[in-house]
Amino acid sequence: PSTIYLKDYRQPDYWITETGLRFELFEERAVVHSELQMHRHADSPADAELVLHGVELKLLSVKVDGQPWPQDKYSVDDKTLTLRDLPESFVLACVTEIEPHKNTSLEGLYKSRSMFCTQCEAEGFRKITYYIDRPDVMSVFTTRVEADKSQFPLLLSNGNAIERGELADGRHYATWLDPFKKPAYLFALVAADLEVVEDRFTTCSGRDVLLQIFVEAKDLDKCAHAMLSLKNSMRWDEETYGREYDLDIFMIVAVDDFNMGAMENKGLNIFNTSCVLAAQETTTDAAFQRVEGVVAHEYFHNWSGNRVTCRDWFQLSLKEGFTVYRDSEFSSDMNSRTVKRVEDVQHLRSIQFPEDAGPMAHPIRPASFIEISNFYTMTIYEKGNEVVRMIANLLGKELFRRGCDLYFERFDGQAVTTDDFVACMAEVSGRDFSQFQHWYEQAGTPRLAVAGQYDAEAQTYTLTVEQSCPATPGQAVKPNFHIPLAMALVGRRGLLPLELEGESHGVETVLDVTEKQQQFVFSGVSEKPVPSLLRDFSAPVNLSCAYSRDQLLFLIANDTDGFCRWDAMQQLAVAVISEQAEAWRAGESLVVDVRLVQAMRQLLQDESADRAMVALMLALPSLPYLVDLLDSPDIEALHHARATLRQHISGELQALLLDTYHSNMSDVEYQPSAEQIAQRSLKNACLAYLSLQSDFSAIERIQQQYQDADNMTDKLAALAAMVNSNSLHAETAKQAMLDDFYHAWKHEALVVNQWLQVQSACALPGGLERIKALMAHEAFDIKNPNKVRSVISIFCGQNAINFHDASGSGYEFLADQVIELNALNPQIASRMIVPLSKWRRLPAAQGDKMKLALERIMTSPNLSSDVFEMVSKALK
Ligand code: BAL
Ligand code: ZN
Repeated sequence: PSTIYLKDYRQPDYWITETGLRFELFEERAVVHSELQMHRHADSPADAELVLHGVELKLLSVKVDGQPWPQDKYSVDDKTLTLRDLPESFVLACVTEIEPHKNTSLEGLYKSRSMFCTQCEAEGFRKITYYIDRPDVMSVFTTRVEADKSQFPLLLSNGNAIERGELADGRHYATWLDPFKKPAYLFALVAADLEVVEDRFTTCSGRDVLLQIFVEAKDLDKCAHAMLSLKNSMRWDEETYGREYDLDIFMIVAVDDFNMGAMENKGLNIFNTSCVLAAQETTTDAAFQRVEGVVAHEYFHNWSGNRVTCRDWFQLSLKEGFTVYRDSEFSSDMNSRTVKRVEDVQHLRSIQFPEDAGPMAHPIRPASFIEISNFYTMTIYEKGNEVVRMIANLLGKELFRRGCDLYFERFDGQAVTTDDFVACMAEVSGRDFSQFQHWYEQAGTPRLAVAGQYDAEAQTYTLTVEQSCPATPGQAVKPNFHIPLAMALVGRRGLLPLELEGESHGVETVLDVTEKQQQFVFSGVSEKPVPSLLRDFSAPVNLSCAYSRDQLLFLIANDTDGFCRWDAMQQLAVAVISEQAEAWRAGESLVVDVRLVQAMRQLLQDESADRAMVALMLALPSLPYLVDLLDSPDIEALHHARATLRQHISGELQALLLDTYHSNMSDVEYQPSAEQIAQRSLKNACLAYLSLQSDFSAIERIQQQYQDADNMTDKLAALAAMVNSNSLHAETAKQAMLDDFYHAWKHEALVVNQWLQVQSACALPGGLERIKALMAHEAFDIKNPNKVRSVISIFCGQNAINFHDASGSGYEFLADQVIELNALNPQIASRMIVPLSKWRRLPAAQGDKMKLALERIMTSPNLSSDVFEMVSKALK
């Protein structure tokens, strides 16, 4: 496989202005007729060859302007069709044949159960027909789909339906025209037998839009939340960004087999069922919120992605980072802003930071790649979101909106770059973004080391800030970043006034950290404060400040910034777990620092606190997070320390946990509202702690909740508590509950996935045997990405104590799965390699075995470019 470089970008020699497609769909094959209106680029030479992409296609015919193109004027290999001696403008007509039912990669046109569907981003369209499959080639698509009418009553594609009719042999057709030009990656087609839920939306200019969600008949009652989320998103984008929907119809189709969460195809979004279906009985609160977020994300792409798209795939974060920013702001407006922020940071720190510190580290605008599918990463999406967030905060609401307006207006209908986006922001604000641009070019999580010094006599407080960034592949030394550091000084009676160089800054300010080392001297500081740093997580950096534990306690109790309070609790917990782990390694027993328990006690007693925040702050950092955070981690010691600490908290706070558990029970009708979600999350956090007690009443409480629950959040919390219980009383009850759950829900794939996940994550001994048993269960199917994620990815990514078993059996297991999946679905196989790629950070006893597993993958036959790139980078 070869490497592609951003620096080599040049425009194509030919453009496609109109794309006409006709699909003849049959049980075991599809015949695709394409008619492409093409013309040569004005700057290209007359003898420029036309190179079209095409993979796994059987070429049946090729014509230019209606005439068969002579065989000596074209050639075909396994990736391209090349034509020579072409006129300046012409119509190219190709007929190709494909086998969707054999397509297990789930890229291009494939079958999910009985339906035909597509996934074209990033480079799936080339598995459908020969095309210039790159995002800067934009064209108007007309698509005719033909299939058996009784099997496939529903025939969909992008845009508006312009014609339908009957054909011989019980077949029928529908023709769709999408008037907005688009790249091939936004193409979609569905042929299926599905039911529909409909609604309507009137846009801000008074246009009427038909909204349709297509699902299996049994899922018709699970669409209301997605529909409401869609309408809320449409309204929000009008109000917040002035962006109106542009077609007469907006369709969502739910499919079971899907590599991603969802796809923003113009007018025809295709969704993983897990990101669209939601009902009280089957769906957890977290999944309800995910549905809301993903529906919004895909909808927002209509402007940030579709109307204005990417020039090339190096610019992926242009649409993804920006759209994640848009959806996270939407979710913050719909729910609790602080909770959303903490959840996003938690996610970023536990997955993106390790990615940015590992062998796959890349800037949000990478300079090269082998396989673009490997770059749909947390870095592109979530760090990209953080970078847009920093820009938005630097500009402030009004200027950022003006920058966005300019961007959408100037580039509507074009394929552009992240530079274009930033240039709009610079233009409206007059700010210089040249240093800020390093965020786009440089990988790695910057570090900020902050120290504070109070001078009581001079009444000054001096903050010394030093930035650095660890080396990442290909980037040993990096110029300084521009890091916005939001801060305040917390005093005994609240935030202190900030005065910097004679200028008042209110009680909160943002320091522009641009140098290697900077000092900020605040004057008129009447008492020794505790600094509140990186408020609301103002930049995606690792900040260190040598807080004493008492200072952390002070921040937990007194800081006005929700993120900083949560973060102080995290830091305190990490410190306590680390020292407990050290003691355990040394064979000593160490009394648990009472301050941590005291902080939790105060939280539980604080009636004014946001319950969701209390739940988040009660949760100790996860084992995978700790493993990624610490150098050469002793996983067993950390696991033991964390588990013992949880047990200790459970014992010390038992009465209060029980009170809180009972006072957060509710018999009001279920709603996935922020308030109710907060209440359930606190109740279930208490249940999890209480379940660590080994008395019989703890088991009874779990069983009671399981029986009484009228929603999946509470039911699953009870199931998880039971599965994770190591009480003797739980032994028979555990299997009974698992069996009961499975039998109640075995016809609901998404619920069964949750049943699989709970068992795959269980940290009790014997994890791998349980995983193998689950994979032999009728509920498992290695061809379905949701099942693979629910079992294999959860086990290898989240069940650290079992995955890292000293025998190395977890690593061997993962290598076997990657090798098997490489042949079936390279995108999914490639993503699963991440846990093994961390081998250098672990003690040699484990790291060496992980490396051996990677080497075995590397020497296995027929490696896809996806897996090859990941493994070769991991081994480098
Ligand atoms: N564009 C791929 C799916 C998504 O990010 O929406
Ligand atoms: Zn997206």
